[in-house]
Amino acid sequence: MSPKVYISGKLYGKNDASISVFDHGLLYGDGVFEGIRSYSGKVFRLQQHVDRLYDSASAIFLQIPMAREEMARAIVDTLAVNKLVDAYIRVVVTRGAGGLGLDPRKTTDPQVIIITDQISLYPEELYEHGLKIITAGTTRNHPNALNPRIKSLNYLNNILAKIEGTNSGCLEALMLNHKGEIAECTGDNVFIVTRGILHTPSIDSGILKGITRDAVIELARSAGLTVVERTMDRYDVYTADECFLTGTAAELIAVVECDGRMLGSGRPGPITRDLRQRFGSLVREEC
Ligand code: PXG
Repeated sequence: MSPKVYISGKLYGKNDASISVFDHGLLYGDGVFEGIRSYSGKVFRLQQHVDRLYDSASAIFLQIPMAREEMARAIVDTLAVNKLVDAYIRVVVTRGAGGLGLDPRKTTDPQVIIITDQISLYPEELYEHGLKIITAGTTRNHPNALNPRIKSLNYLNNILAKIEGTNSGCLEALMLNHKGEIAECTGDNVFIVTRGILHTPSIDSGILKGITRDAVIELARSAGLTVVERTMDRYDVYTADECFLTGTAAELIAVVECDGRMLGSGRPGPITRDLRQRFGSLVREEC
């Protein structure tokens, strides 16, 4: 059976799933999206993803043409139609087709797209041994330009940093904000462990409020760890005992080298490994 893609209320075969070349999502990156996971056929933290999608939309004056409950149902139904169990779900809302010109008033009909696919995580050996990352020269978007809390269809900022990473042989790259403080990686949030305390950049560092980040903060606190959300710089990362990234696609993965410096022991640390295990249990509990 060919995979089915949801577009604005209807299901299409993969090869027939298309939208207009005049859609402002394509012409200007004018739209928002979510990347979501399902485990054992159940969507992880669906409500939080739907809420973030609607918040992103509202921040760009985009009215999603369906209610939140309807969106949640469309996501669950599309997953079920495709008979996927452990899956990756991409929800995209575009501004819709319009004239050539920035003005969103020239667009009609925002499009809602739901694509489901097999999940591809990092290779297993990277979870065992940890990632190497570099700091990108590309600064994360200034919150007053395009707030990183908005998961918009314009990911060029992150893509440019990602290219810097891959050009240096790294699968992720650390991005600094306009003040030179640690923000996040191109598709993941960042945490460090220093003397037994977990630290992560605060939301006002100019980052996406990751749903995995929130889950890991909750897990760590309920395990008795102190979690500090604060301003961080590269010194904090270089001198950390442990470092890891969180994200829907990556889940929780250790970082063992940054900018050529070995972090901690150079191996995934005990708190990272423990939290990764707890995240696995949480997913099994909720899904
Ligand atoms: N920061 C950025 C910039 C992201 O794009 C995260 C942090 C982690 O957030 P969550 O809510 O996922 O814990 C993201 C998430 C993809 C893909 O296809 C990217 C993300 C999520 C899912 C898929 O590249 N980014």
